[in-house]
This record gives sequence, C-alpha cells and structure tokens, in this order.
Amino acid sequence: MTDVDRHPAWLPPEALRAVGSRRTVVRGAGTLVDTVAAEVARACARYGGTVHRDDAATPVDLVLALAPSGDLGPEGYALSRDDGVTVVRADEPPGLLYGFFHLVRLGESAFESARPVERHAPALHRRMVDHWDNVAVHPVMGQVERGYAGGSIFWRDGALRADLDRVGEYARLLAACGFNAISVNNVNVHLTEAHLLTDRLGDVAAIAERLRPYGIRVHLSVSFASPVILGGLPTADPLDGRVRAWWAATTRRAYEAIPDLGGYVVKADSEGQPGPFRYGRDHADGANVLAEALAPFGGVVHWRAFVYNHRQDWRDRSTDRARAAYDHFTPLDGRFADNVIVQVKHGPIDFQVREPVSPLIAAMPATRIALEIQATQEYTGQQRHVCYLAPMWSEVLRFAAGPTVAELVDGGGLVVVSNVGDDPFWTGHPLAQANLYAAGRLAWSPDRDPMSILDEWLDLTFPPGTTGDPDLVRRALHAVMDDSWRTYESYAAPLGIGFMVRPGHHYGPDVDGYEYTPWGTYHFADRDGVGVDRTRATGTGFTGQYPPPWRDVYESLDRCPDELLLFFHHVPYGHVLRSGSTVIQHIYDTHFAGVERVAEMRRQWAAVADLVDPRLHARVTERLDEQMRSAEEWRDQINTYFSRKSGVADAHHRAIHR
Ligand code: GCV
Repeated sequence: MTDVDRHPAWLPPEALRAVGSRRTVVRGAGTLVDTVAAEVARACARYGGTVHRDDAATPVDLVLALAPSGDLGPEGYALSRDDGVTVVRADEPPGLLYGFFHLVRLGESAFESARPVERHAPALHRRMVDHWDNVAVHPVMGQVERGYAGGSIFWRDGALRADLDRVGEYARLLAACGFNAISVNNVNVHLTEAHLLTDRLGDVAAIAERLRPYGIRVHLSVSFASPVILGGLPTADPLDGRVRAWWAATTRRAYEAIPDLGGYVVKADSEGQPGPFRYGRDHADGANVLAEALAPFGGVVHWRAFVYNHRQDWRDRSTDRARAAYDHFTPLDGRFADNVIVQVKHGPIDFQVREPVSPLIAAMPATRIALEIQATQEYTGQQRHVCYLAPMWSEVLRFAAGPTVAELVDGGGLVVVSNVGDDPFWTGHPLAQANLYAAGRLAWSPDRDPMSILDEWLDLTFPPGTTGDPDLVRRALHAVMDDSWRTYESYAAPLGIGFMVRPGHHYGPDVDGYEYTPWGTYHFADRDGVGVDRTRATGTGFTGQYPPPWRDVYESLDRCPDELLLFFHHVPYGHVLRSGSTVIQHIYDTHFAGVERVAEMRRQWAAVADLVDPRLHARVTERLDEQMRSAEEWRDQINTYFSRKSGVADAHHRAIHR
C-alpha cells in the first residue's frame, strides 16, 4: 500500500497523470525546484514520461523554469502554451512550485490548445494553518483541542512522533492548495508545550525540515509567561528589561536552530492564558516585546484578538462578549510594531455557524490584521456532519464596508484552524478535507467562487480512473456538499443566535446549556421572544462598532438581514421577518426542512455506493447516519423548546414534542 492509498486526499497519483506522461524539462536550482523535479520524476515513473534538469536537448512538451524577470513576484508564476510546448515560468522557487500545482489542476487541458500568457500571484501573502495540537494528551481536551480526526500528526503521548513521513505528505497537500505557513501547537500553551521554545526546540526543527521542501514555514505558539516558566524570572512584564533580554536571547537561539522560523503565535489574557494585563500593561506592550525579539530575523508575532471576559455574571446585561475584541484592541491601533499581526476571528463571538463579520477587522487601519477562520468543525458538526464552509468564508472575505475584508487583511493574511489529525482520511469525515483545501485556495484568491473551488477539489480527489462514473460521483457530491453549511444552519441554532450547543464538547443541541454560565453566550428566550438586543438605541451598543452602512443596517429591525436578526435584536415570536414568515414559524419550518435535506443527502450518497472506494463510501455513510440522528435531535429539541416557551402552534401541525 502506498502512503496515498493509506491516507487518501487530493493529489492521488492519478491526478498527476497528465504531467507524468509528458517530456518535461525543469530549469533552475534550489530546494523547491528540486521538489518540483522530484514530483515530475515520480509521476513520470508511473505514467511513462521523461524529465530532464536544465537541458532541453530532446524535444519537450513541458518546460518548468525558474527564469527571473522581476515581473511575477516571489510566489507568482506565468503559464502559457505555444508551439506545442506548455511553459510555467517563475521568478522565484515558490512561484515554480505553485505553478506546478496549477498545471496539475489543469490536467490534460494544459496540453491541448495554445494559451496566451496568464500571470498568477496570491492575493494574500500569509496563508497559514494553525494547529491546536497538544504534545502531551490534555486530560480534558485530548491530543488535539477541538480535534475530530484522531491524534496529532506531529505529536504522540508527550513526544514528537518517531516517523514524520506523514508530515511530509501533509506539506505537499498544503502547498498544493497554496498554504505557506503552519503553526504546530495549540494556542493554549500548557507546560509541556511551553518547552518547545527552548529545550524541545529540536522537535520543532525536525518538523520544519519536513515542511521546508514544500515551502511551508513553521511558527510556534508560545506562552506569554515563558520568561517565568522557562526562564526562571520573577516576572513576564513586557516592559521589564530582563524580560526583553530573555525574549531576545531565546529568540536568537530559536533562529539558530530554525533559520526560517516564521515567528510566534500568542493567545494572551484569554480563557485563562497569561498575558500583559497581569502586569498592568496592554496588548501592544505585550506583543511588541516579542516583535522586537523577532524583528532581526524577519519573524512576525500573530497576536490573537480573542480577548473577552469568560467569567461574566449572566445577570449582568451590560457586558456583551461581542463587543470585547473591538473594545480591547481599537484603542491600540497604531501602537503595534510592524511585525505584529493582530489575528481576528471572523465573527465577534466564536466560530458559530452564523455570525456577522467582526467589526474589529475594519477598525484598525494602522495595524496588520489577519483573518482567523476555523476548519475544525467545533460548532458546525465536528466532522460528523457534512458542512462545506467555503461559502461562509467567501461571504466573510467579500463583506465590504468600503474595502472588502480580503483587502483589509492583505497585510496579515488568512489563518485557518486545522481540521487534520492522524485519521486515515486526515479529517475524520473524508468530505471535510474540502474545507482545508478551500481555505488555502481562498487565501490565494479570496474572490474565487466556492463552488468552483469545490469542483477543483473534486477533480483532484476523484480524478477519472479512480471512480466508476466521474460525472455521477461529481453530481452526488455536489448534492451532498453544496448547501451543507446552510443545511446545518437550518437545523441548528436559528437566525444568528448561536451557542445552543452542549457545554464543554460543543456537539449537539442544548438550548439553555450556556444560558446561565459565565461565558457570555446568551439567547434570552422567554415566553414572549428571543434574541440579544445589541442596538445602540436600547441594547449593548454593539451595532455602533460597525462603519456605515452596517451600523444602521444592523440597528434597524426592518433592514437587519433575517439570518442575523437574533444576533442583533430581541424580538417577539410573532415578529415578521423580511421573508414574510414569523420568527417562530421560521424556526419550525427550517428545522423540519433541514432534516429533510439531510435525508436527501443520504439518498444521494447511497446512489454512488459502487462507484467510489468502498472504505471511503462506508466512512461517509456512517457519518451521514450520525448526521441524520443528530439533525433530528436538533430539530426536536429546538422546536420543542420554542413551542413550549412561546405556546405558539406550528401552522402546519407537524409533530413537535410538548
Ligand atoms: C484553543 C474556543 C474553543 C477553545 C479554543 C478557543 C480559542 O473557545 O472552544 O477550545 O482554544 O476558542 O480560539 O482560543
């Protein structure tokens, strides 16, 4: 069994057939050029083509050339076909690698008709995957925090895995969809993991070695308290000279071991992680001390903006978790060092199936901002439910208040929380791979249509020759995946309210699970109505954090989009939505419809039973069965809860348990 057979994903050998059956010359030198040449050689060994380095004595079909011209940028490439020869040209090695994978995506069509020169370059230069992997298995969160695909591919039971071949395979998959950076440990840095920065740096260097051939740089999550827990200092106060010196010396040693280290990721003053508040300092003080240490080496600090009070009193109606990141960070705009990137979750709360875009993203014009999205499906079905998230991410990236989100984050990039583990299918649910793939492709081109990205992933994952009937399989997968995000939304928490999940593990419904907790995630349902009043007129004032026109759109009951209504407003159950339905009838209707759609997804998948790999078919079937059970549970709990609260009957007299 080859690795690809053991760990099926995009880019099985068959996906390289077109390249592997050509006569190719690879010109240029360097690690990434060697990688391209090795990829071509492997494909040729299988499909009968030939590959030469640097000379083109024989006729060729394909030229992959490093040919600096200065017009393509560090990661860009040009593609053309003329006179029967396809040419990929790049100024720098990363461009050649990305151009090669573009060619693979084109398959046979790259070798058909003539093509005028097309130039390609990424919109975002920082395209990063963050792992929430623990080195030691955490007693509550396990090996991978919010991981739904088995153990870590890097770590096992407190140590670096002895065999890192899979990390090399992972690097290849990531490069093929355009990522160029990875952070290898959880942002909640526990004691064992804190040591990765010092005495266990060798582990990180070993991972970096496996990622480097595919142009992926390693970043490390570090504890803000490192000077105390690792350095033995009495303080981690960022303005203390000893602390500055400790970060400088430690960072220098880190770069001696890993010269291309990307930098640090920090979660500070958040959910119990240490931070500058303890010393009466702010987050600019905190981030800048690390930035100063990294600057001589070209490293960056990804400083997370996920800062809020998780010990709130539910009786306190004045504190609004949605406001927290903006309130903490906007006063600091302009004070962060150039190599600090403030990393902002896409919504103001926490990766719910529907949230408005975080207002912080547009509110710090003098700061580099990265957008953080979550491929691991913490709140979207935990890789037991199909939930293709690219349509949601695409909405976020295209959201505009003046510039689009994609434009606002071009200095900081896109960061996706990984959904990968040591599961044979990488992501537990095989179809969840598409989320990681799409995140990389959207980081490269944020205006891409998510459905065309899905097509691309389907082509690369199920190329002709690997399925019984490629067209039928493609149609079935589209039927299962296209609307899966909205399907999930329809049977989960309604109209943007969020957080009706089981506390702790966050799977499945529990309408009041978080209602009286300190986490600040409330829905305020009573017998008359539901939703959070975040208006300026009568609520928490959160709408005022948005620039025009959104501050007024969200403030207005009439103009607020239905899908976010309960995020911004507390309304009676009889409130009529823009759709014409009442809130309560909308809740009933969508919850019944959502379950029907899951039933249809199962039917579609059953119809291709004999056309795809039986292991894959069985795995998806098992997950769809669980999705069906869970969707029914969501429907019944949500409908019953709101029917009991409101006393309003379903207009269509369907079965609601009372
Ligand atoms: C890594 C949520 C998750 C936590 C996660 C946190 C974060 O609260 O439930 O597991 O911690 O987000 O993004 O830091």
